[in-house]
Amino acid sequence: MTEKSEGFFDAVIVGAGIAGMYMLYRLRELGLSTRVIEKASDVGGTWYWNRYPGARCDTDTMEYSYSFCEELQQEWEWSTRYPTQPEILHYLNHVADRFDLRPDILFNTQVQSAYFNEGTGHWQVQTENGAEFTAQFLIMATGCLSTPNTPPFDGIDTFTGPIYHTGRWPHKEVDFSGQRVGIIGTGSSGVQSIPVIAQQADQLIVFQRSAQYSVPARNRPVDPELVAEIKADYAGFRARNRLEYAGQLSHIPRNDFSALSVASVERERIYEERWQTGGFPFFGSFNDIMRDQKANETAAEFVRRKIRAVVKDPKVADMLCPTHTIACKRPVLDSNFFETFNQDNVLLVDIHSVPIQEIIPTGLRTADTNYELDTIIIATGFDAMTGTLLKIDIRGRKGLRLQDKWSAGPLNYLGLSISGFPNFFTITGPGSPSVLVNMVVAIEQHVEWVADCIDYMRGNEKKSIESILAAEHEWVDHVNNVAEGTLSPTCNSWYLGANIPGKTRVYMPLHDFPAYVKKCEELVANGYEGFLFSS
Ligand code: N01
Repeated sequence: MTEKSEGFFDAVIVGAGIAGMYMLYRLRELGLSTRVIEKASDVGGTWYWNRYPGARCDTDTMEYSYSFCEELQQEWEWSTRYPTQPEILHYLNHVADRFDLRPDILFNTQVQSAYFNEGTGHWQVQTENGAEFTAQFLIMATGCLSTPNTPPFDGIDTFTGPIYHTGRWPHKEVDFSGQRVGIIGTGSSGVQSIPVIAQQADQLIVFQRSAQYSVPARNRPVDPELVAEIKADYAGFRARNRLEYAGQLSHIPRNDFSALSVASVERERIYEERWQTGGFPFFGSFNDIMRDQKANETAAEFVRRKIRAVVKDPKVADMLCPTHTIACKRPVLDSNFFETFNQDNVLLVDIHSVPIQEIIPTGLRTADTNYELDTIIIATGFDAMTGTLLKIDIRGRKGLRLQDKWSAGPLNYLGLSISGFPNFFTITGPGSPSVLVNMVVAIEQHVEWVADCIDYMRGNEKKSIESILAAEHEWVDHVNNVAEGTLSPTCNSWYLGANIPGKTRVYMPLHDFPAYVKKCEELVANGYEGFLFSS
């Protein structure tokens, strides 16, 4: 296809989710001509695509929002502790309207390739419909969990009913009344959707490969007193959260002592108190849950006891009790997940012991049973952190392909910059705290860092910036050493790329948000240590 030139922009941003929208806002403030290219028909990113029943955020509502505009955070009213997907999307639409972002966003357009032209020092960005954009800066705001993973089940194309992936849910409402529904996967998406679908479907069959620890979300209407208290000093609340390990929950901080330092009765009391609070504070019951296997086991066993207390059939309860390290996979919050398995119309199938063999026209077949189904739901997650970047044919200096550069894992600096790829930034890229942090907090920090960097370059007549290769090797080692100091790498999580067959096993997100922020600030103060500029 011949390319139609869309002209030159100071910056092209790929993606109009939370990151792309804020990046656009910041670059406009700096006076840069900017074009955002977005595959979807509107803003929202994750919250545009993940419309499955029960989809909601699991970060407290007063924290899962932009902090950059005091009026915005004062005027917006959330309804519940954990907002639903429609409510978050409504909020993001409000932001797009309020700051008039849409005129600079090109929707329904997928970026196919981008290459750095060494002659001009510009990026050439091509879209699937044959348009070409030229830009000084190329900023990937493509999200950490945006490329759905659909395992290549044999026979998947033969199924005669609908198949839905939770990460690509249709925009129209899906009615499961009177249906036999099968769902594969019990991560956050499965755990959120199963109780809701089970209310509607005639029969729901849950195909579980790994049992899942889950903590009750205890979602409820927002507490007006707490909202008023936070809004009286929203900036202070945000600042305190940014000092937390995961950039959130400063009002319920982690207890700074070991699970093994207290008597078992006291330990139980603390777990129970946080279990009743609901949500992520449970994992802050003690300071060594993620550092000491014995401490971890006390939390794991507490949750297993809770599962056994809820699930009436002991055999089903056993199947639902995980044995791996708790929280080495991304923790999950639920509303009535385990309770759902007491319903007569819900069946749990263990596909770890008896794997799925194929999908057949009328359902799904394991080694010992044919399951007749009207609809199949795939809740098998994403090719996380690198999937979307590597789907685009990105070439830096001397035609170096990002796919080749990252063949042994995502080698970069700070999750922000890649040597050989000048003026190319990744927002919450692999190697940054990203998914281990409240995503909005991580995004804002990266967007502000990139905007400040571009501002610095313009003020100091620098044409390009890229990281130094040696700094990248050190950085990736650092990210993995930090992870090795925790229990995080001890199971097959998407943090490690272990959910995608053949993907290089490297721990991708970085623990400890405040330490990371400090590092980002220090290296700037030291004249952008680890980076190379050209003038
Ligand atoms: O995906 P997952 P997700 N055959 O990868 C199973 C965020 N999120 O979409 O554990 C059979 O967590 C897999 O089994 P196993 C959040 O960060 C946030 O649920 O690999 N089964 C697992 O059970 C989350 O972590 C919210 O053995 C297969 C499931 O599918 C991330 O998105 C809500 C399989 C995948 O779980 C991803 O969550 C939703 C196969 N071949 C999502 N391959 C919020 O609340 C995989 N599985 C903010």
